[in-house]
Amino acid sequence: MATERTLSIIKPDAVAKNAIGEIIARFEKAGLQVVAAKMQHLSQEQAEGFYAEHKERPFFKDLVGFMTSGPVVVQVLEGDNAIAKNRELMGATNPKEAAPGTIRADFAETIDANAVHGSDSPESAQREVAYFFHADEICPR
Ligand code: RTP
Ligand code: MG
Repeated sequence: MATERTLSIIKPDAVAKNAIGEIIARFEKAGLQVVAAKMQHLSQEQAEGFYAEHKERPFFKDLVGFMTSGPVVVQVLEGDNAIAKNRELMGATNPKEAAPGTIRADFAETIDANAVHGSDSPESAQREVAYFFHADEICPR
C-alpha cells in the first residue's frame, strides 16, 4: 500500500465542542500520523479559495460562512492509504447518513456543520496540503 498525505481540517463546530483531542486520537489509533498541524481562524478569502471547486453550488455561501465562524485545526495526516482511510474515519458528508462509529456520526449533527474535512483524491490532497503548508512546515517522522 502506498504511503500518502492528506489534508484534514477539524471544523469550527468540533473545535467549539472541545473535541480536537478525541478526533486526533481516532486518526492516530487508525495508524495515521500527524506530520503538520496548526490552529487558524480562516478569513473569507481563505475559505473561498479552499472550497473554490464548490463556488457555483447553492450551499457555497453557507459553507464559507460556517468555515469562518470560528477557529479550525488544519493538519497533514500521513500513512498507508491515508486519503481513503481518513474519508472512512470521517463517514458520509451528511452525519445522518454516516456509519456508526465514524467521526461525523459521533461529533456532527448537520450536513453544514459536519466536524471534519478530508481531501477526496490524490490531486486534491496535493493542492490542499500546499494551500495551507510550506514544505518546511511538514515534519515526516
Ligand atoms: P469536505 O469537503 O468538507 O470534506 O466534505 P465532503 O467532501 O464530504 O463534501 P463536499 O461535497 O466536498 O462538500 C463540502 C462541504 O459542503 C457542505 N455541503 N452541503 N447542503 C448540501 O447539500 C451540502 N453539500 C455539501 C458540507 O458541509 C460539506 O462538508
Ligand atoms: Mg469535499
